[in-house]
Amino acid sequence: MPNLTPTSEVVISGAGLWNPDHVLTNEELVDVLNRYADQYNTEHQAEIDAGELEPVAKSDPDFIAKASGIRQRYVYVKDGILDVDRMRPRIPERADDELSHQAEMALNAARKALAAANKTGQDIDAVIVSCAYTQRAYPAIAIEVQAQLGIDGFGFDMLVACSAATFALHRANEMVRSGTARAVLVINPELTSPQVNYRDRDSHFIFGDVATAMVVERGDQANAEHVYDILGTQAKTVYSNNIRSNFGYVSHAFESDPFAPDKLFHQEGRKVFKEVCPMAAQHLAEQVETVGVDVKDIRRWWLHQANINMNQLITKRLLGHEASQDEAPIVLDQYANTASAGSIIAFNLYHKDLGSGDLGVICSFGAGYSIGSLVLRKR
Ligand code: CO8
Repeated sequence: MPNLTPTSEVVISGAGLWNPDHVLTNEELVDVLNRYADQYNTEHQAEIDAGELEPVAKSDPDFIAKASGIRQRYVYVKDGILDVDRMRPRIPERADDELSHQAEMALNAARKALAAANKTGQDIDAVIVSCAYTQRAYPAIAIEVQAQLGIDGFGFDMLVACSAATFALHRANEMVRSGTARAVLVINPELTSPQVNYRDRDSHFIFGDVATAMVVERGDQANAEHVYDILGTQAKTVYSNNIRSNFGYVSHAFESDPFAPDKLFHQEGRKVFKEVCPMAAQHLAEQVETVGVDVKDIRRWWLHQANINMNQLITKRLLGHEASQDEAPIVLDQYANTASAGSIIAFNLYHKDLGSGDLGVICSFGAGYSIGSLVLRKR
């Protein structure tokens, strides 16, 4: 393991984005949920009339587009989701000696990030796979990816829901800065669709699947075309029950149904909106000030992608006007909420046009609550 001299220059030198082939539109999701509602409500009409059961509420594509800005999402496996008798993806189980689904997603993005950084596995000392869920506890997905890429070093998985990517970039920054690694590969294989309750109109439209990756390395060894100095990082967590998933390995031991709605993603969306927006705006203003620059000096904001109205509110508070697509790009219309990958997708798609010296901020906010940010300057 390298024990290098600490460095004050740490950079992001490569980014990768991979999305599955399958598109799922709002209309498709609404159609299956509404068919399910008709079926369930007819079957349980007597109990519903007697006030013993709640009817299943129907969804509406116009509500979804207006309330969230989401128009479609990519899903790793589409088969099964639109089957009214199943309404969850039918993901084929793989044998222990096969590549796992999440490692495959991770590799698709990692290889692109390595190519962009002009690096191979031999140049990397550590792999962090960081996302909202990992498909198993051990062996770590990161170690599986490490083996596939021929990386001699170490890897580990970490979970911080929507801030998994930014918090992992913070760890990578610290590792490179302190000299424990020359370069770190940070990967976010966000396989969210198995945790979505496609029967719940409040949340059935929110998530999509994607994988993103970044290479964080010593500034003195970077030789890529687009290199960004990390000027500062900031993280904040404040406990909240408003976004939860209760599924975990202990579900096996509980008496309750391991597939009950509370075991899947659920939230108090309105409360999240109200509480997180001011927190994120304040966090960003402070973070920019900490590195000694002004909000108006930031050329681009690569923000978390949960809800278009949230991003508009946050940027309005920060900038005093509604941000343009050039200032704070929106990608959730195509990708939906991809947990921690959202801001990294925005970076992937909107960074090559920046000029030398331009400043940008990556920021995530979500479950926990958790907020994470990085201020970057293009070399
Ligand atoms: N169709 C029609 N009507 C609907 C629908 C629908 N699909 N959904 C809700 N309604 C109804 C409601 O029932 C309500 O009716 P009523 O007034 O009669 O009660 C009405 O429409 C208004 O509902 P809301 O107040 O809930 O609507 P909002 O305008 O607040 O929009 C949102 C709902 C879009 C959910 C919004 O609140 C939001 O985006 N909030 C922020 C949420 C957020 O950012 N959450 C972060 C979660 S992601 C995260 O942290 C990572 C977790 C890890 C990944 C998980 C992977 C699975």
